[in-house]
Amino acid sequence: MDFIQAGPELKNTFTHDPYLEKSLRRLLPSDIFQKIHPHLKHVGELAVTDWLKWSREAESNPPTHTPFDAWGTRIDKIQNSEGWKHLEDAAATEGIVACAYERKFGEYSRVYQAALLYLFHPSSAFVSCPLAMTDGAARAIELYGDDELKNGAFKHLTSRDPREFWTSGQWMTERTGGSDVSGTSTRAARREPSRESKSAATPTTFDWSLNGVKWFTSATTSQMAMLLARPEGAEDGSRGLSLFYTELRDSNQRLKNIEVLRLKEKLGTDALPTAELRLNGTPAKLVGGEGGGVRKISSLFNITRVYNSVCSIGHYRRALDLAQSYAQVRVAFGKKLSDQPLHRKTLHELEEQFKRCFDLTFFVAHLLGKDECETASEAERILLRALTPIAKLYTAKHCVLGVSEIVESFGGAGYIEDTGIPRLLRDAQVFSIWEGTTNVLALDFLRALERETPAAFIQAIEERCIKKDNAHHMALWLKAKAHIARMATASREELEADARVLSFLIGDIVSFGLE
Ligand code: MFK
Repeated sequence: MDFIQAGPELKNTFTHDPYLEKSLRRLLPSDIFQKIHPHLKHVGELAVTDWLKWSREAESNPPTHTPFDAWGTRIDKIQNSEGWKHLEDAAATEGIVACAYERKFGEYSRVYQAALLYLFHPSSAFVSCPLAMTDGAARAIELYGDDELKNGAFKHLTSRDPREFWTSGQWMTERTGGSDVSGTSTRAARREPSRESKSAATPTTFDWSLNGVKWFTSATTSQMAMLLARPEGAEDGSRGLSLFYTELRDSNQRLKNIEVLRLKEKLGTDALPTAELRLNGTPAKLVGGEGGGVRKISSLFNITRVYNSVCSIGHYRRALDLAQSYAQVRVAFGKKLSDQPLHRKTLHELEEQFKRCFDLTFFVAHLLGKDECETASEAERILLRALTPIAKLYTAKHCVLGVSEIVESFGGAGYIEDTGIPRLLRDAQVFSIWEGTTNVLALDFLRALERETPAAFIQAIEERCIKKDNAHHMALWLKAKAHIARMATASREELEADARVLSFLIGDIVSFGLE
């Protein structure tokens, strides 16, 4: 008989996770843990049954774009797979966005959500991406929206009913850049107000019209989007930008003055429809008054950055689960891989790095929940602002590095498409690019540090994240403090050039301190 190698197997990703339940028991009051336990177990089962099946279906049937009908009428139809639609419905039913706004568990609601998303993401074919923007849009409306948006769009974004649930896009990136939005050339002009909306509950007043091209839009099948545009007469640069709301389709599902230029061909995230769009007088509504667009949309992208961290660790976990399962069935040199000291050590080191990413992410999720429920202390507010970019850059980079190592742990099989392993690496690469690259986030951390003041940040870290009885940890912290102290005399050039080193050092220190 020819030898046939058994492949890796996945089991309920909640009950078989080596770290999630233990961590939640530590992070949550026990009554909250008991209440959410059955739901997480249910979701962990879905992640290896229905969701896994649908995500594979979605990945095998990428979205298509049909620009014209047979007679030449522009229709710009984007067709998602059935699997994708089932996954969007499932996200609504399980309340992945809703639970953060119901706030049933007060400041712990974001921790509960992080656990759900962590289980959902690896079997979601990146439906997690529109969910991130949906959640961010809900937060921006909560903070800056008027009654129309709060009674209309917000209720759809936070609905548990798949028939009512909306997802949102976030359109910032133009041809001039995704990191630097100051060159945004989309123009906003006032127009005759019209009250129209896909929302049956509340018609929305659209009294602006938008013209321009958006270069990366990752939720082109969403019902709405939040975007940056420059009102007529506003100054150049990012200060002249405002935040707008638009609904993509009319009640007949036709795009409202929006042309889909093309779907992007990407390295990964194949199931996710990412498009270039032209706005041709698209009706829009100003959010939170004119100006301050970047500050307002930061409430949205700070949420998507937390999602990015959660999805990075979920992705990392999935890759580790597969590698550990494979190590139990693959034999070489007379022993299972799991019994080979060097292979075991390699996987162990990845597991330890994963845990640091996990702890940092859940710490930030808890801080976010505290901030939203107004129970955060001043030190916690400072930590949330400074550690959101740190968690994003740290988890994304370690996810790519870890998954690359895991692909290698499969040997040649890791390089073969139909094992599903190469996809893990291609998909992982997006985490360190979208929602701000590693360098952009390191500079964001630097700005947060300067704005909140280095002294306040040092005090906040010492209050919450330093193990004073651990010599290794103290040595790292002294190194970071020396780095921060040099900021007082360093040139701008030196500060920026060192921002990445400092960011990863802070990521190491905080995650180590939380263990
Ligand atoms: C789907 C498949 C995709 C395929 C691959 C992916 C391709 C990539 C797709 C994308 O392009 S995703 C979009 C990625 N882009 C970003 O996430 C934006 C990255 N850039 C930044 O984060 C820049 O730092 C930023 C645009 C914010 C810089 O803009 P500015 O105007 O130079 O910022 P500035 O002057 O520092 O801040 C303006 C205001 O916003 C300030 O408030 P005030 O007006 O009150 O002074 C800041 O405090 C505030 N602000 C900025 N960042 C903030 C923030 N507030 C809170 N948190 C933050 N992070």
